[in-house]
Amino acid sequence: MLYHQSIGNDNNKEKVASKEVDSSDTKENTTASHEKTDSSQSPTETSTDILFAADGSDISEKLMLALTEIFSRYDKDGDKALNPVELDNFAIFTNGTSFTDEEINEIKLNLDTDDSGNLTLAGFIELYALQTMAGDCDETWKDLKTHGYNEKLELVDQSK
Ligand SMILES: [Ca+2]
Repeated sequence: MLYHQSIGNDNNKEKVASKEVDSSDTKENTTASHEKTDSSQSPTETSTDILFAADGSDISEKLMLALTEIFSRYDKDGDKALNPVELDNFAIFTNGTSFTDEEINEIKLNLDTDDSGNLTLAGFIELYALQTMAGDCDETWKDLKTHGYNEKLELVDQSK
């Protein structure tokens, strides 16, 4: 109950961003403060930290658990690997489009796959670990939110 206030704060961000689109008069002013825009749209400074393990050497256990849960949604036959159809479903939901042949080759070449060449859970986690450890946290957050997670890595939208 003490934490009641913090519930529901997550929905405000996008509204703030869209408000500023038409304000051409403020262009000169916003140029100067442009670099602050990103941080003001992400009020939770911890939103990046939560992706990483305490010593920063790997992604956090919490992120791994979220990725495991997302993986299991697409592993429809439960064989612990994403076959081409399952991987395609993941790509379409996440990116709005299928992976290109090139991207699929990259995945098979660089990430853990099973004997049939299907992406394993370890490979799936590796995919996000590489992206996140390379500093592309925004992309990781975009995918997590697409799948219904909030900034605390809690699954808040079960409809996804
Ligand atoms: Ca499968």
